[in-house]
Amino acid sequence: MRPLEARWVAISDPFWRARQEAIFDVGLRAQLEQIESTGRLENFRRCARGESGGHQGRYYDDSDVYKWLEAAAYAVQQHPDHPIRPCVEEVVSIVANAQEPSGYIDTFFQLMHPDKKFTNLSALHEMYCMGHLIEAGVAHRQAFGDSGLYGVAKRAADHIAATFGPGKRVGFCGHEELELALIRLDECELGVGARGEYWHLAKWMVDQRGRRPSIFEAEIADTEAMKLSPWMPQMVRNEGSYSGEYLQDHAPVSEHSFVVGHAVRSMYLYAAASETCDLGDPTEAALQRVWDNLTTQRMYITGGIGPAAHNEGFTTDYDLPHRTAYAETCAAVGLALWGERMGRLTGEARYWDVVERALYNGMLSGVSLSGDRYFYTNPLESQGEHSRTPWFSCACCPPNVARLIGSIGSRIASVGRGPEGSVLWIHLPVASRISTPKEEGEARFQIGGAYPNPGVVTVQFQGPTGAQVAVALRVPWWCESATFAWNGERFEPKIEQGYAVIRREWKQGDALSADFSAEPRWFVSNPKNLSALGRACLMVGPIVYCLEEADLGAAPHRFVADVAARPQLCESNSMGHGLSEWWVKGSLENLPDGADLYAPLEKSERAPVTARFIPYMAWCNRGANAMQVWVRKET
Ligand code: FUB
Ligand code: ZN
Repeated sequence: MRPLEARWVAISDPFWRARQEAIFDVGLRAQLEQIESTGRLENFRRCARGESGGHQGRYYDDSDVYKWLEAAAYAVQQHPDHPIRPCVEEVVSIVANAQEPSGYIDTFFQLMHPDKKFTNLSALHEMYCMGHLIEAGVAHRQAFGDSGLYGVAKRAADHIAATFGPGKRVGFCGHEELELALIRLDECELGVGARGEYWHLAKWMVDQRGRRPSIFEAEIADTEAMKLSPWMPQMVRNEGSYSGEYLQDHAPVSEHSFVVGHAVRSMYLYAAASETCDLGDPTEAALQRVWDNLTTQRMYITGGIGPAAHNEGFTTDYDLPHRTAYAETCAAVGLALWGERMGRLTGEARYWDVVERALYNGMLSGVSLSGDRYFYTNPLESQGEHSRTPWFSCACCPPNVARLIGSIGSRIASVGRGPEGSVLWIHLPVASRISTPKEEGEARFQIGGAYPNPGVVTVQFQGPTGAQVAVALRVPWWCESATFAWNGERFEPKIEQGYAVIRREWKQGDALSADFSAEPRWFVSNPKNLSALGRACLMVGPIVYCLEEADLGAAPHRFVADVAARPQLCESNSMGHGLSEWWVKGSLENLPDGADLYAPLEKSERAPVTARFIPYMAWCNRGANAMQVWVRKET
């Protein structure tokens, strides 16, 4: 099973089109201004001029330029005349001119420490940055032929491959990413599933991690190496001795059972491991264990992950505080990246349920509806202390959401061959026109409907008549009574691994339709999740809802929901986000004005109120204000 690349997909769904337009037409330009004004491009220019010293920003800031280039590639691919195109060409040439003849490129080391390259792999992100360069290079080549960036990317990859690997130096990056990039480069060079030199290097890097002696343990004992990252030793130690959990170096991946350490790092590692293991091998079993631990004990209902700020990552089971949730935007991106790969590895639809949760909630909450204001952390509750900003000093999230939203089309479907021929798996039936590549019969389909709003989804065949391709449509977890029709006639498809499968020879106009209706539903949490005790969260389909002060006119903490009353659909959508909004009955709790901090129960008052609930992803688009995902409920 391989992704149907975004170039085979034309999205018509107004929800995702609006998200993409906000990024392509507003976000990319705003990000580029930040990238320029913060000195990120100047770092490259200085390298090109052969200067030394004067690096501006953080040591991994090059990666933001590369992620921006990747996102911009998707914009130009979908809109060849997009006004961002000349900027893309200029940034590519700025980057290309900075590369050393060896292929090495990292402006921090080139300017500040040219004699210390690859001496501090645990902290200093050289391979992480070059990984993002490689991903950008591949996106450019896939999106619009080439832009010169692919050559830069390949030279960087070759430099790394000449330095590290079996029989060479044992080394890999403290922040995973390069592994994913190498796999992508391999696919671009040889085709999916070919398993060439870059794929083998990625696998080796995944498999070497966690072995003893640890390369990182040796590094943190080296005082010279640690001069550039004095904070790293304490991150990787536990009670004084080396643990390596922060950067997933505590054990080989095949022995992992719990998700630990830095959330983004771990997601990128497991995403790469899902592409370098085979079904049934010990690494795959480990990935299943870790996935279960993550999704049943350590994931917010929004698909946000990594509750803690101190390690930007994981703590213990059921530790899911709402107001202080770290839940970095990039971590939700990472979860989507891992989930889609688990889905393709196993063929099971349930992974896409999580991908969908992360995409529509924890990832999208990270960007404003306008496309140019961002959240780094994604709390599930606020008393008004959180607000979106145009940029961050550590700005990993804005260009990361941009590249994910830009390439959302590649998550709609996968293609491949099953035992009975070609299969088109539709994971996210977002309204779009899709065609399968030549090897898969060049079949064209139109997906219709308003997914993920509950309702009817249609998959209509648009030729060429006679195409023999099985369509496997994911049945989402939130629809408990899906019904199906074939050319208007009700039928019962076979359900295989969570997909409704239809195998036939298609003729023009044939249509499969699926009724994915669902009522608004209240969810409660496992009582071990203390933060959610006595509270409920409203979901409609995969969309998590919240209550904002801007709608209630009072702090949402005072609201008590009547969960026995069915929420009613709001007649209008307050912010044009394209999803439904709901009226929820409840009451507003108060103490009389001037009351003491504490008062006898009989002094409290309750007034009935009906409150508008909006999608969590759309919160804080009307300025900073209080918000709750988990509201108190009437018992
Ligand atoms: O270190 C690079 C990125 O910056 C990480 O993925 C984020 O968590 C942030 O620390
Ligand atoms: Zn981030």
